Amino acid sequence: MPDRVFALNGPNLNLLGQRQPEIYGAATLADVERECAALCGELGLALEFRQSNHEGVLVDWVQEARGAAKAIVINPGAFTHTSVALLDALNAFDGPVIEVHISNVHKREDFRRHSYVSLRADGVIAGCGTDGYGLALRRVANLLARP
Ligand code: DHK
Repeated sequence: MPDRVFALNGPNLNLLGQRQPEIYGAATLADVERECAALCGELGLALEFRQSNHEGVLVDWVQEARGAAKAIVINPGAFTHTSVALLDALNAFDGPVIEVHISNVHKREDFRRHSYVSLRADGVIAGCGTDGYGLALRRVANLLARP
């Protein structure tokens, strides 16, 4: 049985490819999911890829991952900078957590430089565009192979 990884996406990421392409690029979230699924096939991982605009739904999915996934890759969108609830949920998850930001949040507004999720994340990838998801999955595969 391949190890299952949850890839969770927060608010407005459903608009990827349409929203501020100069910052977030031209790929759609469906494109990202397709690339992640292909990579997971190569890495021997089973992918569960989801997006929600709602904080509580993301919290529910992180809780669901406790019994259903070995690792979490998460782009929490704007909840990165605001959500203690998401941090608390991630703190109740035992496996590797990799935080992804498509843009370089350190090159933007000051409020984007603080992340609640980073207090839990084992790794953070920012500013690598949508390639960041693949980098995160490769890191997860390495961590699961040799913790
Ligand atoms: C995505 C968002 O929607 C923003 O709210 C974050 C992140 C950055 C990203 O770069 O993927 O600040």
